[in-house]
Amino acid sequence: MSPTPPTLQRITVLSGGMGGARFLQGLLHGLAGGQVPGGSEATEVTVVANTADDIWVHGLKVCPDLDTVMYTLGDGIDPGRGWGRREETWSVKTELAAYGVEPTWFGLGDRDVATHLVRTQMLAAGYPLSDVTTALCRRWLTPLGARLRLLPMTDDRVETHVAIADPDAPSGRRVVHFQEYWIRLRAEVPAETVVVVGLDTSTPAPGVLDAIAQADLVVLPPSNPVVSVGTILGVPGVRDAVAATDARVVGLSPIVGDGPVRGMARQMLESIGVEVSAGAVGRHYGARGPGSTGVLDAWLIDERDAAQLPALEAAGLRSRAVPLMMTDHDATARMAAAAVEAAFAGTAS
Ligand code: FO1
Repeated sequence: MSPTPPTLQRITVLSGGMGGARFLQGLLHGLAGGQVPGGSEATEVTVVANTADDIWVHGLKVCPDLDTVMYTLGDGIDPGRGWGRREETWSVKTELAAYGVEPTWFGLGDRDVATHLVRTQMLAAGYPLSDVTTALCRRWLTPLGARLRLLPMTDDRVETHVAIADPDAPSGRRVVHFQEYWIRLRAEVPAETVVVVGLDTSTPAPGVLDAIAQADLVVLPPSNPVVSVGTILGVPGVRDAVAATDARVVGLSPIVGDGPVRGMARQMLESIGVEVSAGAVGRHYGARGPGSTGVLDAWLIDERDAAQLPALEAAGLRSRAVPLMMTDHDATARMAAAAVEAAFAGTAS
């Protein structure tokens, strides 16, 4: 039996949108239900969310991953879509389309517009995105109390753009915003190059580096390893902070079997030449250790991928094969518990 982990007072989760939000739901459920070893209702959870999916549409700043986490944990999410508001209407979108105003492909919900209006007004008044997020979360996350904090990875403008083949273009390729690639093109064309505009000159938002340094546990949830967790790690200073933290660092594979459970991790991994497998993603993140740029102490893969364990161990990455389908909050809570146990296995208790 692995030693009982220490008391988990602070957990920091580097999250994208849907996958990370679903994981967080299960983590909070598990902490409240005593299902996470060392954790409790009092455990403080800090979410550092990806902001490279952000997009300006119709003059409004939309932050999909921040909003997906906020709405999901605040119970405002549309459970079917996994993004945007439940009981949504689309009058603004329909009227904009009637004017022939692009992008008509972007799903702008009426209730969601209010969030974007508040955010855009506050940004225009000079508030940084982190203050805007705090203000919006007062409505959505207050019931969760002080135990949950949502931070953008940076207050600077960062946007993921994707280069795709375009035979009509002189150069033979065209660059589209990540949201256009994901929504309008449905990620059905190969992503030749993924460029995260502004990432290299961005700085971590206030509280981000502290949340990593002062955590007992840092989690890389089953979000997209390239355009969600990858971009968070790409904010200058963040990867080093994760590599250096006294916290234990554990990741959960977003790839089960030969592909991602949802989303377009396949296309993104292929664009950076990483094999689409649980083992390859773990090795891509890398084992933490002296002289390594790796960030993980432990890696969870699904039981169906157990054959990949020896190669992971050979790469020096302590790994376990457990059920990784977030079918309900209890299943996800069990994943969180397994992540804690893997993270603290082999340590003096
Ligand atoms: N995803 C879609 O598939 N179609 C949409 O029209 C769409 C609109 C949208 C609006 C606000 C928002 O916060 C998210 C939205 N998403 C939509 C999801 C979004 O593209 C993804 O959540 C992430 O950017 C990728 O994980």
